[in-house]
Amino acid sequence: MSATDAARGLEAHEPITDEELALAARNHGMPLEGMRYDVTPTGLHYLLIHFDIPAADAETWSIEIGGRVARPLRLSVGDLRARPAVTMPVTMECAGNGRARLEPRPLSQAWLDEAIGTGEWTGTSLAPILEEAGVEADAVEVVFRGADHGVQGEIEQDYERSLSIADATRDEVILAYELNGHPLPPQHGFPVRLLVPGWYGMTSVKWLRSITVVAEPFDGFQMWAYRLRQHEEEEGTPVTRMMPRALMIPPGFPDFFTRKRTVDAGVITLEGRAWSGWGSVTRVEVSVDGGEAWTDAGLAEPQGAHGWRAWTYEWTAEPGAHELLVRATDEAGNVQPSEQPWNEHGFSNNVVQRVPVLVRSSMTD
Ligand SMILES: Nc1nc2c(c(=O)[nH]1)N[C@H]1C(S)=C(S)[C@@H](COP(=O)(O)O)O[C@H]1N2
Ligand SMILES: [Mo]
Repeated sequence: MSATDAARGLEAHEPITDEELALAARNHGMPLEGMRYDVTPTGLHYLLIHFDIPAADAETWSIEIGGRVARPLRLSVGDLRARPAVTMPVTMECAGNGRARLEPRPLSQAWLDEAIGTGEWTGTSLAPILEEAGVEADAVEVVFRGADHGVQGEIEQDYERSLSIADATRDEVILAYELNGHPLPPQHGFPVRLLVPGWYGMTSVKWLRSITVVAEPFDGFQMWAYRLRQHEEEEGTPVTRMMPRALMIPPGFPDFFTRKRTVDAGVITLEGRAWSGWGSVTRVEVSVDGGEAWTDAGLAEPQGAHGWRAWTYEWTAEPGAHELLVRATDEAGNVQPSEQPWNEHGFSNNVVQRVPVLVRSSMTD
């Protein structure tokens, strides 16, 4: 998603480029049937890595905490594990999820709907660590640097993102060293990553090497890149928390190549998950007629404060072609749009999912 790439938007129907294919083959989404599980099994969780997975040895790894602090610290993985631990399900989504459906299509990782997952993450709270280090009075932000290195937007860089002091010291922000009860796998940030529940994934810096408190807002490439704008030259607004989204497990069975779905007529239970970074999902609605009529789905209890919420809907499927849609509303009143406003890098898209299905007469009819 370099500056030059972004200028080369493609129409949605134009074939995928070699560069998009290379990214799609490295990084993968969660097959939507993975929403069956409360916690996404490791390996099904989506993956996004800008550069290469860096080499890492947990024995010698350390995180340097410095900058505008009274007492700089160096913490090993053992030091982190010796601190109070917290385990919580956290739903994470890539800010570019849904990008592939925009027209023109921003050239980058060409996600459809699958850049999601819910991990059970274990780690230790960041706020007490910053408190021990003693954040100076003039501090405004905290910069998190990963060990991975590459070039993006023609700028050579380590992957780095910042948060305001207020956001970095929220209770739920942790330094995570386990996923689903095991040490982090290499691709998810082994041995330690930042985890910022509620925010799009780019904030949760993997392979965390340093935490630097700064007195000026950080303007690294990844801060500049993750902004909503219509043109390269615009300042734009920062991408932060996840907008609400509901997705359904596509019902019936797929055609291998076209992914078109067939369902047997009769009563079937549609099901899926919904989440938002702006508070709980309060409503999920389903349309079985292409978006004309909407009916409320049933909601399970939310999975903790930062995990997704299961929904179900009983559908009496009549023979013929149908289009199924689902949309979520959150506590803050955000509702998923039916048409997606476009932005340069294709971030924060949460247009409603559409699942075309062909219902065939049941064999027993
Ligand atoms: N160091 C580092 N951290 C990173 C990234 C990266 O490329 N390097 N990618 C970010 C992006 S854009 C996303 S969406 C999430 C993906 O996390 P996951 O691969 O564990 O699902 O990690 C974020 N953290
Ligand atoms: Mo991402």
